[in-house]
Amino acid sequence: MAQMNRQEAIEVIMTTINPQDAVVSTTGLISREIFERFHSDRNIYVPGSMGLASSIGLGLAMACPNRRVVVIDGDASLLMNLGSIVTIGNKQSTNLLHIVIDNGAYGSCNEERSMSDTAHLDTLALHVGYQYVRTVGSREDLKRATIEFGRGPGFILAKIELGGRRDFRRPLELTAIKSRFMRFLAHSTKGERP
Ligand SMILES: Cc1ncc(C[n+]2csc(CCOP(=O)(O)OP(=O)(O)O)c2C)c(N)n1
Ligand SMILES: [Mg+2]
Repeated sequence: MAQMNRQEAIEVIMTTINPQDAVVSTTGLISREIFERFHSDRNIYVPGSMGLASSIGLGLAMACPNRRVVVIDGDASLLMNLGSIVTIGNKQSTNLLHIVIDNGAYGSCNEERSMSDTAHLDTLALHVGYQYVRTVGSREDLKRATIEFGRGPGFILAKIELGGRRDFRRPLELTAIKSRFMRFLAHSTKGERP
């Protein structure tokens, strides 16, 4: 089904979302690729706490209701903290878009199977209360789903091929990144109200 890879999915997301959106990305190669190719003050990475990007994103979305928060998650990360979607569905943050880059595996490790292929993450998201749910397997559909997102909480399940580049440097200066991110939240214009 997947007709795109991680590089393409990340590129579509990072070039399609609003420049004023805050971006929270998950552990492993997803954050490392975003850091290397699309780093800016609006990005915050969750390199050590696998599974918590969506929880952190929800907290941000609730604290900053006039700013859109985009969480870029992995399938194994989400499965590790699956209860987070129940909380997101309950809180009904209209400004939260949760995108899962699903390669069916712990791609950043040894590509062990994650079991996302039988988890029906999109159906789960719908049933726990996400207001906008799309499943996509191509760049065109991912772009359209990202543009069409209006009122959240939103969930986009982006199916990608396993594999891809691995030799990215790691975001290490996390305290400085966090400080710049907080300044971005405090001082930049907030963009359109969702
Ligand atoms: C609490 C915790 N457990 C394990 C790890 C090691 N680890 C880093 S990335 C990763 C796999 C992430 O898989 P997924 O979210 O599907 O993203 P992918 O690597 O496939 O892009 C693991 C197990 C970690 N960083 N933190
Ligand atoms: Mg994965």
